[in-house]
Amino acid sequence: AGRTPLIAGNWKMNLDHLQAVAFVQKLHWTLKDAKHEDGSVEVAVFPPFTDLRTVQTLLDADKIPFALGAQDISSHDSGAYTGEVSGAFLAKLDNRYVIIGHSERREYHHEGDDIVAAKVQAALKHGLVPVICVGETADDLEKHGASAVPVGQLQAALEGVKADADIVVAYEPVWAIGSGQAATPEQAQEVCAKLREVIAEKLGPDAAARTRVLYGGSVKAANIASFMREPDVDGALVGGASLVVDEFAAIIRYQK
Ligand code: G2H
Repeated sequence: AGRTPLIAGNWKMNLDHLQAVAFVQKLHWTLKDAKHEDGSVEVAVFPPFTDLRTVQTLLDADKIPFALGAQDISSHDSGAYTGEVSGAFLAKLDNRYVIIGHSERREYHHEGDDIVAAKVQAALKHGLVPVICVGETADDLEKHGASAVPVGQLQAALEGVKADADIVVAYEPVWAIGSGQAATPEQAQEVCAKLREVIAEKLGPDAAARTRVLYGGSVKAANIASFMREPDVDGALVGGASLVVDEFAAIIRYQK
């Protein structure tokens, strides 16, 4: 549908800044002839905060065409918020993206829909593209079906967002994260299509046609192509498999 696929590697709390240099260089080398070089697939990496400056310098110096993203953002601009990182700082490090509302933050840091919505506003204010994560737990799935919870989470996250905002949405069923048990392509398509309807309701049809909706949860080289065949899946947010150079490279090369 004219949307450039996005393959995003969420490193979570893995790879220190020295390991990050070796990893990014090796990935770039492995991908020398891959699609991302001609812009038909966008690749983004999301290292820990302490790696961002180092990775930014490396991408710039070696002309490596990966976009950079952070894994979280403060809802505040600056001030007495010990331990927080402002979107202004992230923007200065050439971060293009920031993950917001990942289920691990919702669960371990008690981030609810209000905090997620405030962080989305902070990202947009500083020119960052929020990668808004939504998804149901196994319990939600049993009680409400697959789409009710992610639809509600996305409606809340898009409150006050303007029609021309540049956003990415990631559908990550919590039961599929790090479990090795991915959703089926049909399940992913069904929910991603519903999320696109939410974008249409909230931001209008142009935004719905333009915005990339990713699937995340145990994506690997062996299943990426099956997800990418679905019309409303525009890429993947990859965790564990994004930490293995050959595996992540194979995911990026899914078309070949
Ligand atoms: C979901 C995903 C990346 P994994 O958290 O955001 O992780 O691919 O390891 O399931």
